[in-house]
Amino acid sequence: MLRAMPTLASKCLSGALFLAAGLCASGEPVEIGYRVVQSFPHDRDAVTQGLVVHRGELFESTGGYGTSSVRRLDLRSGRVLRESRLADELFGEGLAAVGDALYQLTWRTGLGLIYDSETLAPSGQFTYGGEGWGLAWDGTHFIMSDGSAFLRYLDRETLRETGRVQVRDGDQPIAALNELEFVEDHLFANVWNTTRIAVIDPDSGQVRGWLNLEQILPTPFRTESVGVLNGIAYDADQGRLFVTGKRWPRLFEIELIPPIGELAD
Ligand SMILES: [Ca+2]
Repeated sequence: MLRAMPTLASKCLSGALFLAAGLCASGEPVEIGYRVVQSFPHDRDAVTQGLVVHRGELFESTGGYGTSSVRRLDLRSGRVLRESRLADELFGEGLAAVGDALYQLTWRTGLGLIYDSETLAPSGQFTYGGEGWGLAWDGTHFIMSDGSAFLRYLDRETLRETGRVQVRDGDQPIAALNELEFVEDHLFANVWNTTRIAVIDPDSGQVRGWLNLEQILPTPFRTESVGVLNGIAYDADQGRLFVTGKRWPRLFEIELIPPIGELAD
């Protein structure tokens, strides 16, 4: 069978010819390629900390003291359609959506904020220990990152921690996990201050693949004000994956090569 890129299965198979079968079982990650499907405008002032698609609409959490917000965006124009701003002492972080609500972490205040997803009016709060970085919803639990190599699972109703898993590439823990997104049974995690996204088996914490977006932002857009990659959103209904970064002037829809479904082979 011809493929553009090796799948996990085929790479394991070829590796097994030379190496102990244990390497295969430990899940050597594959390099995942991509192509840009479309490029959209993105607010150059938005310090992106979280990105999520909910009911076909794009939402963003922005950070910074005095500049933090949760906002609904028009994908085509990048325009902010509705916004709720945080108090000056709160630094917005990861964002996830479930039902009629958006859930937003803050960085060092241990405070989670809940909003009505339609009006963006605050509707509740929750607390957690340590720092808040990324947040995603896997269909059953929230998954939270805190800057370490651990992912925390949070109960939907109580927002209490129900378990945690350490993310590893082979035996190596992968720290500084930041923005998260759940994509077709895999958890995507942007490693802070890098151009890489780890594609993780959320049950074992094992990295199954790496996606490197170092080249995605065209050179003319790489000005001094542009920050690091830090936004991942998946539109499960339409199978569309979006990425952007802090103060990036563009937001990209990308297609993975091979498709993410083949990683599960
Ligand atoms: Ca996300």
